[in-house]
Amino acid sequence: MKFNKKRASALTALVASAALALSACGGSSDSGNGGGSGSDGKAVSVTFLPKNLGNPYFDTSDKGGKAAVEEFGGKFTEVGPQEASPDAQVPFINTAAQQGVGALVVSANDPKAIGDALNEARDAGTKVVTFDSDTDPQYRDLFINQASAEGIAKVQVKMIAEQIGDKGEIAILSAAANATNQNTWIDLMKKELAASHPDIKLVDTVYGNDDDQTSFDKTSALLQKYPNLKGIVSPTTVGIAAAARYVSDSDFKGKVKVTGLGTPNQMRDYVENGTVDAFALWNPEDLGFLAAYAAKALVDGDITGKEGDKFTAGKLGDYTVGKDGVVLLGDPFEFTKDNIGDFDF
Ligand code: RAM
Repeated sequence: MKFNKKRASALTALVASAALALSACGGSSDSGNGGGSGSDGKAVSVTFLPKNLGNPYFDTSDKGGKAAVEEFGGKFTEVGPQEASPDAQVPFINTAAQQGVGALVVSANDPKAIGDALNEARDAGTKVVTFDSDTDPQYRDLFINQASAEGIAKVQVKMIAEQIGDKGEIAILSAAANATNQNTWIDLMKKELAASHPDIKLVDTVYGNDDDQTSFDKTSALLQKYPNLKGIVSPTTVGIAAAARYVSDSDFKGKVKVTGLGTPNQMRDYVENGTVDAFALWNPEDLGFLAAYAAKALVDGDITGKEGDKFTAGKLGDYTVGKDGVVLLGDPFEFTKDNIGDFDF
């Protein structure tokens, strides 16, 4: 288990200093300036581009990226759209390419929609690392995967099955309809349900677009439409928090279980008040940290992204590139009322 409690609590200080300058149509924040560690003696500039801004999950992962970039003396920037829609990241990719940044670290809302922009950036010399949510592999040099998709799917099915007595109607509240990561996990969850949980019926999958209000409204609509619903699985930190808030303040509390992927700080109240029994995640700070070191290894020419390439990611240690340019962070971790007090992110 790679999840490190010390690292998790170190996030408190980092998150507290996460004041990002955001404008109405997107934002950016710069920090760090190079001590100079690129292969040509220049600072390695790394731009993080999350699915959207304002999501504590990406605030945390990008803080990890910033910590890594500062550690190796590079220049860190975070930019991103307000909405997690398929091509909203394109202008940010174009700008980064024009600025000649060394590497872009991107979580994609769609496997293809940003592909042309990424390829243009790569033609201009920018290395592309996807993290959290991949594009199709031909558009990037590496994908930093938070945990195996099978592991992420299985832990969510296991949690909902345990919570509803392995029987009854459930629904999925996802992120954006085209999100590569959620769609991969949902396909695998369906397979796992079909193979091992014949008495659980998945009645619907709805999309909250990683927007709090939309996710809240979709939860309400699901509960109206399916009076026999026993559980909601939300494989997105935005969705699970909105669903838990809705259920917590309603007559459905205790009757409809909410689980999926969440951050401890967003879920703490609902675990403590009994709305949520368990949810899972990995350490987003470590994910960003690893992605930044992978970006540096590409920019420095230490690796090209081919299977078997090896690099070191500071305190996280050594990593090897696997098949299709994928680097795996570790295993998902389950949070319950017994351990949530140990985490602060
Ligand atoms: C949301 C985003 C992100 C996903 C997490 C679990 O923050 O959709 O891509 O990995 O949830």
